[in-house]
Amino acid sequence: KSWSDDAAVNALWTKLCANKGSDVSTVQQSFVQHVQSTLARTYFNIDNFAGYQAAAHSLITHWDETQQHHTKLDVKRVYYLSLEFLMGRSLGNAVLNMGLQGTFSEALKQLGFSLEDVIDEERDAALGNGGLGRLAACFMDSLATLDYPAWGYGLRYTYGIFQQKILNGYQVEVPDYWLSFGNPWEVERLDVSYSVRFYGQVAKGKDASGKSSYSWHGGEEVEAVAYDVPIPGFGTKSTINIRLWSSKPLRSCYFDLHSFNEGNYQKSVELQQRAEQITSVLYPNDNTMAGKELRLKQQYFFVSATLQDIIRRFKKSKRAWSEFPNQVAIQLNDTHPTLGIPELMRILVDLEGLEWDESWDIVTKVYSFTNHTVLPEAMEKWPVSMISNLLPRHMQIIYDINLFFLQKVEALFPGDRARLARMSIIEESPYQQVRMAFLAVIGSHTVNGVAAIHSNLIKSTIFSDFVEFYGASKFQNKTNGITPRRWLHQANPKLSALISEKLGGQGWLTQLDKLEGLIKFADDENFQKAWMDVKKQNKIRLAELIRDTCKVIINPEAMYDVQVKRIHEYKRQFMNILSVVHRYLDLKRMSPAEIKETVPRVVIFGGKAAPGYYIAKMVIKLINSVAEVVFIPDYNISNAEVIIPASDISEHISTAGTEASGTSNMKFVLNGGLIIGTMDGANIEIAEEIGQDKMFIFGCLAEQVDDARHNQKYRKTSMNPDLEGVLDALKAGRFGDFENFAPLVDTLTIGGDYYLISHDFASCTYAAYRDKKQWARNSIISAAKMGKFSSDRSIRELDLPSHDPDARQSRPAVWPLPVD
Ligand code: KOT
Repeated sequence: KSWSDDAAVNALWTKLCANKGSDVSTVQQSFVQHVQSTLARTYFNIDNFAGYQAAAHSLITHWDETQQHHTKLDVKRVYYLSLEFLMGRSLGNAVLNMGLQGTFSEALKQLGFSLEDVIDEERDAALGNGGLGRLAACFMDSLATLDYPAWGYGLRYTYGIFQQKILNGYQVEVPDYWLSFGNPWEVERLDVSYSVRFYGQVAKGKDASGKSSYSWHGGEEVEAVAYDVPIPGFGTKSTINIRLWSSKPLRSCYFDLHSFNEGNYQKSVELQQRAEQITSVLYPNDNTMAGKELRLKQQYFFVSATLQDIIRRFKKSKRAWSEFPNQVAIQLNDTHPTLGIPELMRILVDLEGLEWDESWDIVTKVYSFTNHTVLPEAMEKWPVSMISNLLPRHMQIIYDINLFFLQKVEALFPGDRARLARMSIIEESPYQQVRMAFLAVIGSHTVNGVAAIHSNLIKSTIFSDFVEFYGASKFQNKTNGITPRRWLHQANPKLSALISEKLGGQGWLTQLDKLEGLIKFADDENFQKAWMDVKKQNKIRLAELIRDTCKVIINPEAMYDVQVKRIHEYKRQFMNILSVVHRYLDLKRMSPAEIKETVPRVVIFGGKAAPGYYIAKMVIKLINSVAEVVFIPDYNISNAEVIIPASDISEHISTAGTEASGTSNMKFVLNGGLIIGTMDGANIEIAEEIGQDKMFIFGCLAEQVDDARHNQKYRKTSMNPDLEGVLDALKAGRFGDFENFAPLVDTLTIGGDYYLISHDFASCTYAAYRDKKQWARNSIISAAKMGKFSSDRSIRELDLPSHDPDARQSRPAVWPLPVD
């Protein structure tokens, strides 16, 4: 029954819904009720994990009302489509965003729990690889906080990014069965499900008017079931959703009757199991393409279910199709959801009977595309043969999109055949492949890069022909950002409290530019002391984590030098560890008096290598063989929240032109760490904001890379002598059997040193750390000037459908308020 139909029913609902205050005793009542009815436990057998579950369930009530509100307002919605969401834990974040920290701490304390211990019971939701997936998570926090009528769409992988163990110095991957103890943050929507087809045939026919029509049939069908995850904004009653799809066997044919009748029960079950396989595992590749058919299936499964859902919502308003772009904006997080372009064409042309041109006009008004990388190995290309087999109608549509596009190119540049070959969606050699990035550019109204240098690079390299064709304004820059709610307020509560005290409130959490108010205290000795004292406490917290996980004791008085990120040749962890060895060899040569003058330094690494990335795994082994450093296993969101606030200095040292943006660089500086970096990605804009003098910048510039590579490859430059010394030590077996690392060292010599390690090999000593006052000052001023790097700014720049100003009230006593 619709809630507004009957006044008495409506009144009763309103009364019952209103009974959800957030004072201590109401929270306790809800908590106890969940212990008893949701968890079926009693006071006598409840542990911290049950405490976590009950706390989560108490928070999650009534979160659907923002959607009803948006429906009533009839607003245009923005859909963020991403194959990855790297969320980490939710409880601590939800409590802070909802302003319920004090209430929950007190409520739980009185019931015999500590909020921190309960928070610690949660497992990370790790449905992403690294920067791209974490960006999606930060964006969701900003979209909710800024009251956008937004939805995130993704896949509910049964296994997230693998857990990393280190055995004998080598990475070992362990499956991340994160749902094994349930997930209180998701609501299964058995009422929201769609069927998705694969394989089959295309039949050509004629419609009533004699026009050709196409229908795709046969093959196999699976069901997509929705799971919704609430994202509460900070200081607002808005709560938005991420809708994650899980694959299930089709409800209408639970098993293959034919095989069953033949007595092959096993086979009929296998068919059903194949359906569940689709969303079973996140591909663990960051910045490389996994060319497996199952990955293509994931991508289509994702966009098919998502578009069916978006269109169902649109159709409720009974508008004409021409209104679709006024109601719907879709942002593609890299090329992974690009099949959404031909899929929307198929729906409009084949199912809804619209003309091709009208459909194309709608499609290109709806989509926009974010590119995150220029690395050739990450560019998605799918064999034409694979798409033709899995999605035969989509392949025809892609050919048609390409034909009409190339006709326009030909009209603008008559006779330029080389250009047509370069710009074609289909790559011809060595075999036919679909270039997904070109399809995404052609099907979108805007394309953006993720930092200034990267946005310029894509215009001058991979998309240069498209800039000439469309004009430059289609290609924009939206520099990445991070949410200060998680990456400062939650991860570094002591620094957050100090900042709020100094600035007289928490306004900076939603207007990060306000941090500039700290600059006037940068020379205040008391403030410097308080600032560095927080850093010290965070270093002790990290030392405890390292003691517990690595059984290594580190000295919090030493400088902490951190490099945590995915292991990749372009990120040059190899160069970092080689420079550690160099400094170690130096120390060995020094006199005791000289050694006394050096700054003690703890070098900390963390990061996962893709399971099939042989050289990256060898880098991990090398790091673990240099015993003077710490390798923290299983780098993830939760340990990042401990590591980042504790760093004095962090390393962002990619070969110039390879790291599109980087986002951890922003997190470190916001937490008062200084950075050593190359002029790459967002490092450049960080330097612009905080001043080059507050960063340790070195290395080749992007525009010098081509020449440097050429010289390196043809041995026109000799190897850096310090580096030579380090390699000699490795060859002499000073860090274990050289055979363990020989192919890695070969990348520098016979491999031509593509990432310019020899060229950039820098041995810096950070004497500045000795001058504690100067260090504190630089740290304060740097953090104070990080306002630009809030993901709120990125979201505002993305020009998404307007936000809802009515929701912008401080969150009232209930979360969120029922919509009246
Ligand atoms: C590419 C293919 C598969 C999985 C991930 C990628 C990927 C990740 N491409 N770019 N990224 C990173 O995205 C971050 C967010 O924009 C950037 O900060 C980072 O520089 C990219 O490497």
